[in-house]
Amino acid sequence: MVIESYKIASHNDALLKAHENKLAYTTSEVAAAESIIQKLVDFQIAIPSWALGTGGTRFGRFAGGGEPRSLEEKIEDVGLLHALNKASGAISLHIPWDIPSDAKAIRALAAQFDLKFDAVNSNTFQDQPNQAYTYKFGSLQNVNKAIRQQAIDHNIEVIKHGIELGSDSLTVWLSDGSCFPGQLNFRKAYQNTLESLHEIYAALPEDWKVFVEYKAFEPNFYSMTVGDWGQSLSYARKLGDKAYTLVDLGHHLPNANIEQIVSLLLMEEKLGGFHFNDSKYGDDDLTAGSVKPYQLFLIFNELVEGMDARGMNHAKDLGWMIDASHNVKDPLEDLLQSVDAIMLAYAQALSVDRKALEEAQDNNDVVKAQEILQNAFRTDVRALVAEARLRAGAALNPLALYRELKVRENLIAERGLKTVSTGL
Ligand code: LRH
Ligand code: MN
Repeated sequence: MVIESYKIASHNDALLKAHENKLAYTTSEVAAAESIIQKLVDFQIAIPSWALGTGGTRFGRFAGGGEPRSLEEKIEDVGLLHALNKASGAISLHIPWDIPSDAKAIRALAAQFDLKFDAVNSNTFQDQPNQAYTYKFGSLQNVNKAIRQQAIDHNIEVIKHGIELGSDSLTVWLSDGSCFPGQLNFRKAYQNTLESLHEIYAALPEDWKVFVEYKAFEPNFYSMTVGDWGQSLSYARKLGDKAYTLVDLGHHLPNANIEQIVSLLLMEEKLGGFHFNDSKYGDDDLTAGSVKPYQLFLIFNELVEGMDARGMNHAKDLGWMIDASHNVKDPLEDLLQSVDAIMLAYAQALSVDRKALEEAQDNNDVVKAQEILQNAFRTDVRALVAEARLRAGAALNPLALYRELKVRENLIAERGLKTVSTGL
């Protein structure tokens, strides 16, 4: 299904008057409104290829219908999102869930929807049908060198797919770890993992990056061999300049101060990118900003502060990706909400009066500092995000138009109710 631009134009025409009123008010409230709108237009968030179908848990999965049956249909669905918000201009593939059979054709199809390929993800947390060795006791950490080599070869294979697609980064998330005390020699597991990552690193093209994604627990429940930001930083430092850490918001222990971790990894010049989602308990992979919107704002507040301190390009210098799973929502509606929440948090962070905040901090005026931050968080910047969409040729209200056009109903009519897409 393709959304023609005239349908977006007539949707916007109906909302334009109300939008212009809100924009005029917001622009009168927010000093840097114009530069914020421009930054929002440039800001693109990659959509995970593994989150275009209905997710589930071990207790059940309730398919919603019309799910993409192939990589081609997944690219069409991301194309739909990008047509609606012009902020989802990249897709992040997971191998082998989405092996491009004909990379040239896949690349051409993506270009048709104005989509690029962001980081490619390897998968050594599941055993594939014709696999020689099992990853039951880990992959890069495994005590068995042949199993480590199998995992290394897979990652190098994934890099090859990425090169063909024009991607320039590899995300390595390892489910490796242990479930019981005594099961694992932590020192050997670390050294095996580092040695294996070095072999993968050596296969990276000159202009590529490798993101080492950490996670506190699941599927191992006693230790994870890349269990937190410190371990990921330790590997990234030892690997070299092309290695960075990746922050998945759901991969922290309860009450972790993620915005402080982000600030530190930025200062260490080892923050590579994000997997945005939200959670209340574990790695719940919920809609970004749906449970802890203030935390998402505080993370972007540290990102703007830290990136400007290093003169970084907000849109290009970090990997902005979503990693979510949809158990009860329409996957495309969920992703539209996540992109919107991320854009809002970014816009609020850009509206913070940095000079006044620094002054308050230098005067230990704790109350004033909080007032400045919360004033930004409490400022309704939705009109700025909508204006950025309007200028980019997208819909003023993507979710409303998605429903007006009965996109899900059309996809079900086209693909059927029982289709299942590869992924989580
Ligand atoms: C692990 C993770 C990782 C992906 C997977 C789909 O929890 O966040 O980024 O490989 O989800
Ligand atoms: Mn992730």
